[in-house]
Amino acid sequence: MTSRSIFVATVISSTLISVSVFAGATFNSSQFLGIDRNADNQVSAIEAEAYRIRYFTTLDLNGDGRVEFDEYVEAHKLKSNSSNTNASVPPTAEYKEADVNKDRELSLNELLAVGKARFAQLDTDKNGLISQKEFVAPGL
Ligand SMILES: [Ca+2]
Ligand SMILES: [Ca+2]
Ligand SMILES: [Ca+2]
Repeated sequence: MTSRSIFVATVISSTLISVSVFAGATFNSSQFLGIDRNADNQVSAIEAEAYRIRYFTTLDLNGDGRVEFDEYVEAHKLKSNSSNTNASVPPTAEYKEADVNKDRELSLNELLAVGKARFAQLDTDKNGLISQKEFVAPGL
């Protein structure tokens, strides 16, 4: 490989990284498209709630209707990068936000409440729908 081709490859890969970081900070299109089931480019309150229910199902690994913190950690693979698998993972901001009664379990109602609060925050023009423009990080 010539030094020139190495230089070009480096420029291309660093450009790709900065583009994906930028997209994640502003508009998460894959999350939006997954929530917008009728593909009208607007997320309705019903679509947002259906998404939160699906999200709850992916977190509740043993299907008992409660998301313990261990399940949350496993579902999000928060330990996969850690060399010590027994190290305890501190609760994430999202988990603390959702666990209103601080019992270290999330109920479906707690997750839905977070979804409603985020929906209200994202719907800046208060028309009851979230457009792609309004859908900013951290999303729903
Ligand atoms: Ca929609
Ligand atoms: Ca569970
Ligand atoms: Ca709106």
